[in-house]
Amino acid sequence: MTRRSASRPETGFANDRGANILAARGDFPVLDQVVGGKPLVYLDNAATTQKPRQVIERLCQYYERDNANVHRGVHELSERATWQYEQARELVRDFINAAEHEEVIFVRGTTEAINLVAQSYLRPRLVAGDEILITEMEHHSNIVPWQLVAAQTGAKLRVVPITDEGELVIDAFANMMSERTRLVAVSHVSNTLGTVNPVAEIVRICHHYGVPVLVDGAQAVGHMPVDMRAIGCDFYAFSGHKMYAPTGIGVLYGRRAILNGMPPWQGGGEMIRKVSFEHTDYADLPSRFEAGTPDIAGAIGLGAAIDYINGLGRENIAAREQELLALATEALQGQPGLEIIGRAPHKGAILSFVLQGVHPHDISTILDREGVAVRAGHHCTMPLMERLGIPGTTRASFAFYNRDEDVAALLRGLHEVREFFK
Ligand code: 7TS
Repeated sequence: MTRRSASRPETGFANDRGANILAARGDFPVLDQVVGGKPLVYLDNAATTQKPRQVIERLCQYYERDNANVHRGVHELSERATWQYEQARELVRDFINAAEHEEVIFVRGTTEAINLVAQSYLRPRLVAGDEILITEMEHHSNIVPWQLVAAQTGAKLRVVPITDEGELVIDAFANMMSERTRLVAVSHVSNTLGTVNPVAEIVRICHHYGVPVLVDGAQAVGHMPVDMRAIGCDFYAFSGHKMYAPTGIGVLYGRRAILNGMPPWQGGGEMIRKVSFEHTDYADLPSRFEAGTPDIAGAIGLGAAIDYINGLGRENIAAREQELLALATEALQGQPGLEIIGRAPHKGAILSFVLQGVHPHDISTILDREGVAVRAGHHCTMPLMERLGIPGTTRASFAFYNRDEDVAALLRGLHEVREFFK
């Protein structure tokens, strides 16, 4: 592996910006540190990515020069804050190729976006016996909000199965559709298996039956080109913190015609046109769904992260992450007693595995002593663990800034695990 990293030419990149990818690691100050006496090897990017200096500096700049509330004051600082906040919305619109900037609603993250759709879009439309279709590989954030709304209305959840390799059974979307199906919710990329789902195809099938689709894009947006108009979904949810932006900011994309027909989710300032004690007229999109002071700095930070990603090129980021995934998969496949969980042909750079006779938590604890940060457990996909018949996995998840040496460090760590349990 050392030989490979020393001699590896920068092949596989879509254009010459690709060469910048390897140097871009230097943009992430947090990566350059020693933990417990070992250099940090950060392989927990599916939980949250690190933030480049460009994003951190943008946040500082905003707070040091421009901080004010948005859409309220007529003073200079408020105008600057409002302009930057709305500029960030436009950056998101362009980044996901949404048709209109009003289709981009700033929320706290994926979880809040899905809850918003469950309560504002779906709840008024559900009656007892209606059905919501999800899949076996969903994160709790794409299960529990639907269970809540089902409990409130008497609707039922139905669950599309996966194969043992960790792929969705695509035929099931058509086969499990009924005249009672009111919404399909599916992840773009599984946070546990890494599987990239054919969401455009799924949307086509569901729309054929007239059923709207929400895509949970938490693990996709920072890692591959994502195009609302190509996917054709009705809702798309994602979190800034998984794409090099701050925590506390995320996006609900919704098709304008659908959002327009939805009642507000939360009431408060910003989301109204006129209020009296008897009656309130609500504001237009997107303000109607952004009650109260939003995470202004977060949105601006998300804009900075998008600028940063665009600078590197999403296709280059994807190419480098695929390279890391291939390297790590090849290395782990040869390990005795190790089984990779999630073997779909098309995967994001997420590598879950189990090691015979060793609990995932013990693996992650020993890896931590070696400076290697991974996640262990059910990864907020307990029903998936049950389907697979395992208590949990150890998960290494990569970002473009990981080095080939990080894979080597993971392997060394696993060697230590084996020595410990010999
Ligand atoms: N959906 C998926 C597919 C996710 O991976 C996550 C977070 C969420 C939704 C929720 O996102 P949030 O930003 O609202 O919390 N996944 C993980 C993970 O895999 N490890 O930590 C968080």
